[in-house]
Amino acid sequence: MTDLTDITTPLAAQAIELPSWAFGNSGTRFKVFGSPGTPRDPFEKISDAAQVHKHTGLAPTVALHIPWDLVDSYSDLRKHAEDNGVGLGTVNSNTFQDDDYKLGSVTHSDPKVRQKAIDHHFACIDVMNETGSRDLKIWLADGTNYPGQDDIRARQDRLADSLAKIYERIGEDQRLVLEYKFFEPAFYHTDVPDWGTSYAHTAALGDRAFVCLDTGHHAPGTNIEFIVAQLLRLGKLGSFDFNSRFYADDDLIVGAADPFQLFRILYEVIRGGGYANPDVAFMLDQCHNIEKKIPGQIRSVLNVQEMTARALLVDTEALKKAQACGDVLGANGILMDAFYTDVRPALAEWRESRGLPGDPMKAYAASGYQEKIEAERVGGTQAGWGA
Ligand code: LRH
Ligand code: MN
Ligand code: MN
Repeated sequence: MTDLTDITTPLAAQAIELPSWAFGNSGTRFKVFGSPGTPRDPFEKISDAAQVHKHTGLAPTVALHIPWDLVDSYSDLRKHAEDNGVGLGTVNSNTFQDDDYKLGSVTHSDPKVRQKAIDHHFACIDVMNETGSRDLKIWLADGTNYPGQDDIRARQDRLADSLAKIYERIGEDQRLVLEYKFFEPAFYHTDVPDWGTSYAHTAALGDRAFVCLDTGHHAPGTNIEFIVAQLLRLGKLGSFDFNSRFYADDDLIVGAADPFQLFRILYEVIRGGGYANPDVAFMLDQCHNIEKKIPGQIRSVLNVQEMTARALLVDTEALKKAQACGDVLGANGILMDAFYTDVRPALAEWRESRGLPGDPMKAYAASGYQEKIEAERVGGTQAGWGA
């Protein structure tokens, strides 16, 4: 069995934030499939997220999305989370489901619409102040569908201006994290399409502004680990939205489509000092359309843990030597040796030694929780995108 002795300290420090929206219903633009046991409100989403942490010890916080997670009292939601053994984390804004934002939100040519979008971010900051959250994460659907539709340069100016107003409002201990995505829902141009644009805006804002890298937001074939290395060099990698994709922004289980890419990304995170570093938040951004949501999240966090263990096992001294003497195949072989190491039996044993189930998927299935929520949560409206 693989010896994990040298890597258990960093492994034990791993913390992955779960998205509240992973527990609600989602689907494609063709159909949203309802599923038994789906939470009916944000409190039930938090209860479900807590199950993931209970069985894995890996997911101590949950990110909120506003207004999907609108509640009367965020201190009640915070207390509910704490009673369930988890905390509330990043607050995500949402300016993509309101008719007023059809042609843009913080980039809109109409100052009234821009102000409405800025005010929404102010409301998110109010929520953060109640939940004790550090990060305000902004992803914008803003963009255009046709060349000439709007002035793409003026939109950058309006974006910079709106972001500055939002940034001014965040507290000394809070951060603004700007997520980029190359397309969708806009198909000609997107206002924050890539890490460079996000970097340019966050660099202009100041020290408490960072870039969020969602692994599903790049053109096929993009070398994401290079972006990770570059943002860490620049001190601007604030967080990850992990998920996996075969084609576009598929939001599938992390590591499902390309475990080797996940390994390469995690290797660069570790190499660049971004691992178990509170300044680089690990989050999942997934939607489960056809699979059960709680075990889907359990599988994702376990995949992150597994690829982290493999990346931590890279013999960095030997790798440095091979690189320094130009041993191309030797260096590649060292990296691949770590990638091909099956750490699963050793991880199961290590989990048990810490009082966690060796097989969290099995433990969850045997816990009876799924049957309980399926029986209890009949009636009412299932939460999902938009609720
Ligand atoms: C956009 C995105 C962003 C949103 C989430 C629901 O595609 O990745 O992070 O907040 O999906
Ligand atoms: Mn995302
Ligand atoms: Mn996305």
